[in-house]
Amino acid sequence: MDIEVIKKLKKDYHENGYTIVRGLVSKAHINDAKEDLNKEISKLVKNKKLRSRDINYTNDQINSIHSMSGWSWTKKLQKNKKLIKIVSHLIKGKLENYGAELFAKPANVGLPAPLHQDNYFWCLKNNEALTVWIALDKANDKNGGVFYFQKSHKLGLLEHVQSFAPGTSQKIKYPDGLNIFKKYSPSLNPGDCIIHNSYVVHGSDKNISNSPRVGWTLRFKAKDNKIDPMRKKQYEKELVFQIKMRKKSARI
Ligand SMILES: O=C(O)CCC(=O)C(=O)O
Repeated sequence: MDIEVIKKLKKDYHENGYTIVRGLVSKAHINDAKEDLNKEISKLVKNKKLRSRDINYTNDQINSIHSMSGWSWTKKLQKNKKLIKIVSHLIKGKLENYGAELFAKPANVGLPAPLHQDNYFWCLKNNEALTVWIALDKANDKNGGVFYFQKSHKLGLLEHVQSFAPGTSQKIKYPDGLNIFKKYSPSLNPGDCIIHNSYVVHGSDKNISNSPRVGWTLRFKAKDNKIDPMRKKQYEKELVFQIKMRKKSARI
């Protein structure tokens, strides 16, 4: 990949908190991955490989899966030379894989993701961490595409409160303050990706359209960027509480 292209991606990423890579994965590979994804999901669900915190449903359809590291396509993409080259220009230090997720957001019923910063969930000590959000379908503001508050990563880590929203259990405490930032919702074709910084504020709306909006994410961090044990403890406590409440309300 041309160094001038990488420089432009890096500039966007540091200026705005995200950058867009068009055609990271070819259409043919996206089609193969989607076919294989259905088999992978059936396997995960049938073999009861997922804990309740790792899978969320909406109207009996899968809305998100938070444990996709074992999927063969995740492993393949984690070794993709083009992606590794880009990511290693965005993160300082040695790279480390930090998991993979699926945001399936089915047509008509896909759930919103409340405003958040990824690092609030990850509890990492600094900002040398990012998400690669790959579109498996077209994604835009009509079908609940992800939107960003441009440059909001410069604020550092913001206060969050429990969201009680399956899949993204925390949300920004004071969202009104974000109005000073430009809100941007990229339009993506299958195979395009957004690489976003772990401090940039983002979210997505409900999918009220007739088109599904499947997004697959790979996460990377700097190897020496470690988890803050105190923040992790508090985060886990609140997550466990929310899951307990969810189970309780499902029984009522
Ligand atoms: O796909 C979505 O709707 C939310 C994704 C998200 O919040 C993330 O990748 O961090």
